[in-house]
Amino acid sequence: MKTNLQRIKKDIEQLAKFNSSPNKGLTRFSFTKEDREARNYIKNEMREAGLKVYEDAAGTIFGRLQGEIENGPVVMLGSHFDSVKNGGNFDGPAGVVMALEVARAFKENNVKPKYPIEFIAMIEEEGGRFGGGLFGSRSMAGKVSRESLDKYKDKDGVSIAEAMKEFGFDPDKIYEAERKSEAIRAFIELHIEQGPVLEKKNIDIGIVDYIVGIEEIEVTIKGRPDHAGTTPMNMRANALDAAAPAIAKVSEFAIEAGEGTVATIGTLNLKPGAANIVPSDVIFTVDIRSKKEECKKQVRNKIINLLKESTARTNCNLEIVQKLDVAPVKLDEQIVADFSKGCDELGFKKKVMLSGAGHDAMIIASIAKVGLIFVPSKEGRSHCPEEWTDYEDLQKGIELAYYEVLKLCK
Ligand code: HGY
Ligand code: MN
Ligand code: MN
Repeated sequence: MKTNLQRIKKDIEQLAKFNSSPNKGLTRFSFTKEDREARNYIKNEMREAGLKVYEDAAGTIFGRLQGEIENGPVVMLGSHFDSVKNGGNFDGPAGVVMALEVARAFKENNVKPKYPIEFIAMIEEEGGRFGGGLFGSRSMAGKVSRESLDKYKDKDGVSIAEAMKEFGFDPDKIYEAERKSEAIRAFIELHIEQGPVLEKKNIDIGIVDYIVGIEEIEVTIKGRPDHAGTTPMNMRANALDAAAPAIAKVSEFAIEAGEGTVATIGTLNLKPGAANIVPSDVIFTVDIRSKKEECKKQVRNKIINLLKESTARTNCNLEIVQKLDVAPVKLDEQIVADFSKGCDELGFKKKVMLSGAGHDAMIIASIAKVGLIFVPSKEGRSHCPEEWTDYEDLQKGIELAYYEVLKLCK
């Protein structure tokens, strides 16, 4: 093994401490105190590993190892360091720890790369605070507009732009985060599988060949608040009456679409929110995913058509904001083949597979060759405090990343 199990364990445990919901899983939102604490830890570890550390205009952290070809196309590796609300310790950090550990192993083995290497900790992949997500990678791919930074807001109404300014980043410079395709040789991400396949089949490594397409919409229905006792049923503009038919059908529409299509209402808020007031506002999100673009679109169109009909019938107003829309992505065939060869050489059992979760890799794939390594998740659980990956399993994934990056940087 080129890597060190104790260091891997220590990184995961240290990063897990930077948490705004101790004893209730891990919550680390972007541009917060916990972000700052994790950021400082990651930057220190990068410096210890001999890297030149910088942050881009979006807030993503880079540790650069110079190559013989000073300004040659860079080999990138890493994942994200933010989390969902009350999530686990491995979703994102597993890939950041991979980058830190590969950097240390390169230093210990005195590897002198031909091409420069950048070890990355990506910001705001989950969208836990502002919705949408994949913010760091979308900024690198030039897909984040300045105006969107005012539009995306957290639950307290703070926009990304305001949060960036308060944290020390200039939202007006977001365009500087963009990386040109010719400047990136490849991007390697490692991530926990977040599903049951690898553990169930007792496989060490998942080699991802496709990532599902994802669309996230935020639906706001506005009716009228009224007295629940004195307002006759035929005189109400009840926002929940407008929302309920679509909410009830979301799962059924996904099943009807087939091809493993999934759809989820993960947030649902009523306003003003009292037992004796007819609800005036219903706000909810729908997350739709499929490996087939047409299936994803079919589900969203059915939901929207139902909402248009029910809001018209109940005299309510409908607003739909698209927070994210990414088509299904095929990852680089050569890197998939390299990973497969690497597993054979390293003696790891492997499986080429689809990712039902979204990852920064799916965005970076629009500007570079991308590979994504999965390591097993205990009982397939993720986005919950029970999320776990055995350190020995994580180390195997890191060994494969080391093997591949060594090849790519020569
Ligand atoms: O939602 C996802 O699939 C990822 O965890 N951001
Ligand atoms: Mn996640
Ligand atoms: Mn993730």
